Amino acid sequence: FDPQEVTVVYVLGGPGAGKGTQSANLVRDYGFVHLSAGDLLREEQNTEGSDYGQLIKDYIKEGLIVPMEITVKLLENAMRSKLGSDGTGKFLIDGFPRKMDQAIFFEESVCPSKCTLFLDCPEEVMRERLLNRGKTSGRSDDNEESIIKRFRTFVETSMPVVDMFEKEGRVVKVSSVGRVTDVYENVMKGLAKMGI
Ligand code: UP5
Ligand code: MG
Repeated sequence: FDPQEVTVVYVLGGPGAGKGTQSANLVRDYGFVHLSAGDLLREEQNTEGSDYGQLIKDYIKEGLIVPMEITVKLLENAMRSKLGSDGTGKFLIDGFPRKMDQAIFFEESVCPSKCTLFLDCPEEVMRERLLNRGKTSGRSDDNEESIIKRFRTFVETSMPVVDMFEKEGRVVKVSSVGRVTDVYENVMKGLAKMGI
């Protein structure tokens, strides 16, 4: 993808930080297309005849990062299908990249990102949100055991990616504690500083 034509903003943050919730606000007000890597993987997992269904299921339950070949392919396909007829597009890529190899590959071989929105949230808050959502979400990873594993993967594997982008001065960091509308105010202010 040509970064002159295609804008990519990553939305990162721990499990339950509010990536999906804030992305929905940005879709409404900024005309972004929202692509959640987790949603794409869950969809693929449920696609009959997929070669990766069982693998994805196991990785998600264990809070592990699915091999990047699978995730990058799903994202590329989704981006291609959502491009405008003039070849332009504005994408919020939610929950990706969450491992260094994915970040480097995507930046170098798919499309360099404009910036990263990082939603900063303490584990106690995320844990409560996830357990609460788990009552109705039907997600196989919204339980105590998987949540602990997801947190560990986030700290050990995904935070280094955020730290790398931060060193490059390409991160908008916003606290996602508090009401959705208040968090969103700060998201908008942060993005404005990046010229978005
Ligand atoms: N909520 C949100 N904001 C709130 C607020 N300000 N106040 C009160 N409540 C708030 O929100 C979570 C819950 O909190 C909701 O009930 C919401 O109403 C409430 P949500 O917006 O859904 O948070 P989000 O950050 O999107 O949480 P999610 O659970 O989706 O994050 P994860 O990062 O864990 O999940 P994801 O779907 O991205 O990934 C799942 C798994 O897929 C990963 O663990 C991994 O195994 C796999 N994966 C890969 O392998 N590779 C990838 O590239 C991506 C995913
Ligand atoms: Mg989400």
